Amino acid sequence: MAVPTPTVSDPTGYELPMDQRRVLRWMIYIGYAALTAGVFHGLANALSYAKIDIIGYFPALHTYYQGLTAHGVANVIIFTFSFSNAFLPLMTARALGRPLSSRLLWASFIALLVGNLMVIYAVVSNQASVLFTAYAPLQAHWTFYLGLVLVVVSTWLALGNMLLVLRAWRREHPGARIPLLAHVSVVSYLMWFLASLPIATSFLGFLLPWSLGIVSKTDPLLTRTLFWFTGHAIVYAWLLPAYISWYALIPRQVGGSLISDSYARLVFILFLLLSMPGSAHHQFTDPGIPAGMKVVHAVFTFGVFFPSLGTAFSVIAALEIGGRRRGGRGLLGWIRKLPWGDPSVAAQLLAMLLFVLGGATGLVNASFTMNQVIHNTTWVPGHFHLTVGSAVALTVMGVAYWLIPYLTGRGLFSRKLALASSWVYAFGVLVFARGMISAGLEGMPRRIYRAQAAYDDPAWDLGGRLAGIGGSLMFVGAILFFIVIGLTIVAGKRGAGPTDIPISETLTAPSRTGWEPILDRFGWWVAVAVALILIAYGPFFATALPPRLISPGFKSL
Ligand code: HAS
Ligand code: CU
Repeated sequence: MAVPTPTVSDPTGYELPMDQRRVLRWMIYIGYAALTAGVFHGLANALSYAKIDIIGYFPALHTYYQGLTAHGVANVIIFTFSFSNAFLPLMTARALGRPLSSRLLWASFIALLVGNLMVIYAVVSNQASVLFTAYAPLQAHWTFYLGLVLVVVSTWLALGNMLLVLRAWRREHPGARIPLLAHVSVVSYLMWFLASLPIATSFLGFLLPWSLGIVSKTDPLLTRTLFWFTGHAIVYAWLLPAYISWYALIPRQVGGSLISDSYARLVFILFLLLSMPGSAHHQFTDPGIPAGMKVVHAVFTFGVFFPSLGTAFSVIAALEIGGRRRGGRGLLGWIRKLPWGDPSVAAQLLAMLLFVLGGATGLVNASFTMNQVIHNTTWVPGHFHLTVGSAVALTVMGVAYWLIPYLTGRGLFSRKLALASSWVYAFGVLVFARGMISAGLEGMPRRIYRAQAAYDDPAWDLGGRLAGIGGSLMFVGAILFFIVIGLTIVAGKRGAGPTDIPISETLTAPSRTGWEPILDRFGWWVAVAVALILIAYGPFFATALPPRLISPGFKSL
C-alpha cells in the first residue's frame, strides 16, 4: 500500500494554564489511589478461584462481599471517572485552544473527592456490602448512595465545563467545524450525561430515601432496571476516552494518520445513539422484563457492536500507515515497525489486541440463548476484564505515561519498568480470562469466594488455577504501574515532560459543506438518542410506573 501524506494538522499549540493542570492532576490521582486499593481485593478474589485463601490477612475486612464492593466501585467507577473527568476537559480545552472554567474544575474535583470519601466511609465501615450493582433489596448506608451521586455530579460538572468552552469557541468561530478532538470528547460525556440520569433518579428518588428510613419499602424491579439502563451505557463511558486516545492521539504517537475525520465523528455519534437502548441484555434472565423488550434490546446490542467494529478498521489502518512510514513492508511487516519500545504505545497496542477477545465474548453474552449458559458464571468477569480491565485500564495506563509527565513537567521515571508493567499485566489478563472463561463454561459461579464455598466441582480446578495465576500477574503489573507513576511524580526529571499533547493528523479534512456538518449538531443527535431510548424503554416504564414499593431493606453483614 502506498503511504499517504496527511492534509490536516493541529494549528493551535495551546498550553493549558499550570494551575488548571494541577487540579486535573489531582483529579487523576484520586483514581490511582482508588485503583491501588481496588487491586488488592482483586488478588484475593483471583486466588480464591485457585482455592488459596488470603482474605484473612486483610486488615479491617469483614466479609468477601465488602471487599468485592470495594474492588468494583474503586476500579470501575472511581478510577475510570476520575480519569475521564480530567482527560476529556483537557482534550476539549487543548483542541479549542481555550482555558477551562477554574470554578467548574474545582467544583468537579471537590464533588468527586467528597463523593469518594463518603463511599469509602460506607464501604470501610461495612455498611455497604451491596456490590457495585447496588441491587435492592440489599440496602446500603445512605452515604454510599449519596457519595455515588456526587461522583456522577462531578462528571456533569466536567461536561458543563466542556460545553462552556465549546460555546465560547463557537461564538468566535461561527460556521467552523468543531475540531475532532473536542467533538469526540464532548460527545462522549453527552452520552454519559443521558445515561447517568436513570441511576441518579434511582439513587436519589428511591434508594436514598429508603436507606434513610423516609420510605420503608422500595421497588426492586424498577430500581434494578434503572441501574442497568445506566449500567450498560456506563461501559461505553469507560471505553470512549480510550477510543479518543486510539483515534485522535495514537496515530500521531506511532507516526501514522487517521484516515477519515467524519468516520471518527460518526462512530462517536453512533455510541451516543445506541449505548442506552440495548441495556436490558443484562436482564435477559430477569423475571418481570417482558420478552419483547429483551428482543428489542438484543437487536440494539448488536447495533452498538458496529461502531466498535468500525473502530477496529479505522485504528488498524492508522497503525498500518504509521508502521509503513517507519519502513514496514509486506502484509504484516508494519506491525513490528510500530514503536513497541514506547511504553505509552505498547500499553495501548496490547489494550487493543486484548479488546478483540473482549468484543468476541461480548457477542456471546449478547446472544440471548448463549447468555443463558454464561450468565452469572465466571465467564462474565472473564469478559469484562478483557474490556474494562484491559482495553480501558491498559489504555489509561498507557496514556498516563505521557499525560502525567505532561501535567507534572517531570520525565517518565523508567521506560523499562513501564514496559514491563504493561506486558506483565496484559499476559496476566490473558491467563486470568482464559481461566475464568473456561471455568465459567463449566458453571463456576461469579461473585463467590471459592476458597471458602461449601460447594465445589473438580471441573473448575484448571480454570480456577489459571485465574489465580493470571490474577497474580495482573496484580504485579498494576503494582509496577504505581511504582513508575509514583516515582515519576516525586522523582521524575524536572522539565523533561512533554510540552504538548500528541494530537493526530487526519488524511481527510472535515468538510464545511454537504452532509458532514450535521455531525456537529449535538442538539439533534441528543434528540434522536432520546427518541431511541423511548422506543426501547417506553413500554416498560408505562407498565412499571407508578412504582410498586414492596420490599423492605436487607443488609449483608
Ligand atoms: Fe460487556 C457484561 C455485551 C463491550 C463491560 N460487560 C458486562 C459486564 C461488564 C462489561 C463490566 O450482552 C458485567 C456487568 C455485571 O457486573 O454484571 N459487552 C457486550 C457487547 C460489547 C461489550 C456486545 N462490555 C463491553 C465493554 C465493556 C464491557 C467495552 C467495558 C469497558 N457485556 C455484554 C452483555 C453482558 C455484558 C450481554 C451481560 C452478561 C451477563 O449475562 O451478565 C461490545 O460493545 C463489544 C464490541 C467490541 C469489539 C472489539 C473491537 C476491537 C477493537 C480493537 C482493534 C485494534 C486492534 C489492534 C485489533 C467489536 C476496536 C491491532 C494492533 C496491532 C498491534 C496490529
Ligand atoms: Cu452491557
